[in-house]
Amino acid sequence: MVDTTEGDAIALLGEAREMVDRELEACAVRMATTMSPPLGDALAYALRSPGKRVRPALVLAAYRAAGGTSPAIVGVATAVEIVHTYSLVHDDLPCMDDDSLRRGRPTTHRAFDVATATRVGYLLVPVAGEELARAGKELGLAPIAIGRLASALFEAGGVRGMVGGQWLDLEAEGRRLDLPQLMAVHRGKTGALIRAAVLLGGLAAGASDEVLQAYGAFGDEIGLAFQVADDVLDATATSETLGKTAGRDAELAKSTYVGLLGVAGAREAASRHASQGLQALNEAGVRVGSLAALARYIVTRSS
Ligand code: GRG
Repeated sequence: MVDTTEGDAIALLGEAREMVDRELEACAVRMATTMSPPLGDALAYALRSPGKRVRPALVLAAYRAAGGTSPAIVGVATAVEIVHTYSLVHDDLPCMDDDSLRRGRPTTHRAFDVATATRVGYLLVPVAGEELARAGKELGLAPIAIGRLASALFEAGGVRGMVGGQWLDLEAEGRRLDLPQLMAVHRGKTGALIRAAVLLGGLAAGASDEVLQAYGAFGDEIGLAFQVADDVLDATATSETLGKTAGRDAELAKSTYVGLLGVAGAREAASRHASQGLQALNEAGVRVGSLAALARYIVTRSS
């Protein structure tokens, strides 16, 4: 993989966090003041939860690498983060992974209740749509371009992406999947939204079809690598470091890369997928700087 410093990724994640957290906070205040309790407070609780902001950083990096310069890209990055936030709220519900800890805090259904957290998840989807539409206008994009952004985000969040992958993941609990089956689960439940983050950055910058194709290939590979690294962390890190319950995959008898390939084999696979993603960018002549730094971060991160 290209030699990029960890510092580049950390700086970009910090910048993305600062920009996106401001938008999320404004959104949280709007929810808490316009929706009746406990729903408004629960929406604000979910929106204020402190994640790593990897997807927003990918939107920013992809946008800039394709020549984008407007600060209004933050709205696109925020929309992706809100879809991710909804998925975490629902993933933690008793009917899914049934978890009590997320981002170092009680999960939304633990802080409130299951019915409220279920509504929070559903309500965040149109909130993401509004955020995306507003950003598209601020970026000066034509309606057809805003439509392409919306398709990229919500198709990735749908049955051919995140929902479909999660569905396969839930159905597979207690069964041993082979590698191609596990790749399909990981690409759907986690990879699709990461791929969409990269594509949305490119679409917002008006990237060429060739660059968008390379972005799609890059996003696909690093999206898969992200979930493989997640499997490794679940098996090797502590709950305190992760801010979520470690060892949950084993408890739920999930098939993982670690189960199939061991820790070293899974790390190697994650690194190989990230390299393949970068190769697609290099072949299309994309300036890989920050994207390479993020790809490296995704497979070497400790939380
Ligand atoms: C109706 C079947 C059905 C599904 C609804 C809940 C859901 C949709 C999908 C779950 C998708 C999901 C939560 C996948 C896991 C992705 C993942 C590795 C999340 C952790 O991402 P990080 O590490 O987290 O970026 P932070 O907290 O840093 O943002």
